[in-house]
Amino acid sequence: MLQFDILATEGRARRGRLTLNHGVVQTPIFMPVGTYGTVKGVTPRSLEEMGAQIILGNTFHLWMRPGLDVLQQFGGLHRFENWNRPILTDSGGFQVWSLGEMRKISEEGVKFASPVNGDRLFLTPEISMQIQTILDSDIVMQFDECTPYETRGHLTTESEARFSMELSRRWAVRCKTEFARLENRNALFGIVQGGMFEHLRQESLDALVEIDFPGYAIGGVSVGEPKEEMRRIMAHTPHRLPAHKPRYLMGVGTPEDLVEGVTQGVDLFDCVMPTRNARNGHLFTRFGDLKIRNARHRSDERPLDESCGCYTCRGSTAPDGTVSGGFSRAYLHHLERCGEMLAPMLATIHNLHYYLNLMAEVRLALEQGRFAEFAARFREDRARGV
Ligand code: PRF
Ligand code: ZN
Repeated sequence: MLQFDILATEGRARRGRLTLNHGVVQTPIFMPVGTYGTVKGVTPRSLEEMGAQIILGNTFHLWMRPGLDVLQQFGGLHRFENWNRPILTDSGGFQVWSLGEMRKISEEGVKFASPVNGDRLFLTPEISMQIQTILDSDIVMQFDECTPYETRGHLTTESEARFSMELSRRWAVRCKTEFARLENRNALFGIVQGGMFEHLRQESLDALVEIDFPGYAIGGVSVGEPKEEMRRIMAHTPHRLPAHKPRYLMGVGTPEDLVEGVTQGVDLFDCVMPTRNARNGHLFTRFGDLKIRNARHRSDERPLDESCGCYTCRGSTAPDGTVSGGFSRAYLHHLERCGEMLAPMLATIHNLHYYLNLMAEVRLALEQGRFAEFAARFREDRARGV
């Protein structure tokens, strides 16, 4: 079901190997987001070429469309989306949270109107486990309530954060019980909540460790808080989790956040940033970020990132072995301006490659005991600007 081996450490940072039912994942790793059973704009073959080892899916969206009958017929999400490597699915807790005022939370679960057709729906810890069992996800997330940074116009208070965290804790128990009843052979992760309150996070963490999960996530960050608050929680929680189990920081973040997360002992990350930003013409490079729609790129013959080995930057290899040099900034700028489909496709390939390669470089640096130097160089290069 799940095995986690730590191969090297440096400070709080770890280089690990996570063995799941559909394959092995080398950590630290970034997981591309495939909400509706597709990482938007890229084929699974392209994901494999970029070195993606595990991708996300969303319980909530896949429950709405295509629906459980189709997913059951296909024997799970892997065959349906034609991806044969590991999959992690989020429980629906965060996606229901994103509906805002459209939902009603009780002890039992969350009532809400379907954003697709307005049907009244009810999601509970048990239903989330049942759906994720049908999906056959390698990593199943507990159903939780993501504590918001602000509640009805004010900063979430300690007692509001406590109530939310304790609810998630009770839901964690129900998830574990249902997961066992379903005889699910994959791995269920608990999610630490507690808002911006360190003592609540400690309580949440202690309770989840007591319940006992094969892995733990840190939820409730990157929910609209200032960067310093996020960094404070990132410095507080990960290293307090059991050392021999995988740690997953949910929905984070920028390249700088990932390197900071690794420094603090995180093993797994996911975020829509590389894919969503690509579709908005926001590209990540070794020397900072680049907005391809900007007129300064209009006639620039250089690739996005000279040091990048992705298809967009490197192009293709001719029969005689010569490499074409890739797509120029001028051409990508042109595609963007014309609203061509190829623009977001090439941008997504580049951004995902950038994130996946950054983590590959992090893993190598950890293996060679030079992660601290790597991180310092990384920050310097990124701050330089394109
Ligand atoms: N809970 C769940 N999914 C999530 C989060 C959470 O707190 C976050 C927080 N950034 C992202 N995705 N279930
Ligand atoms: Zn590239």
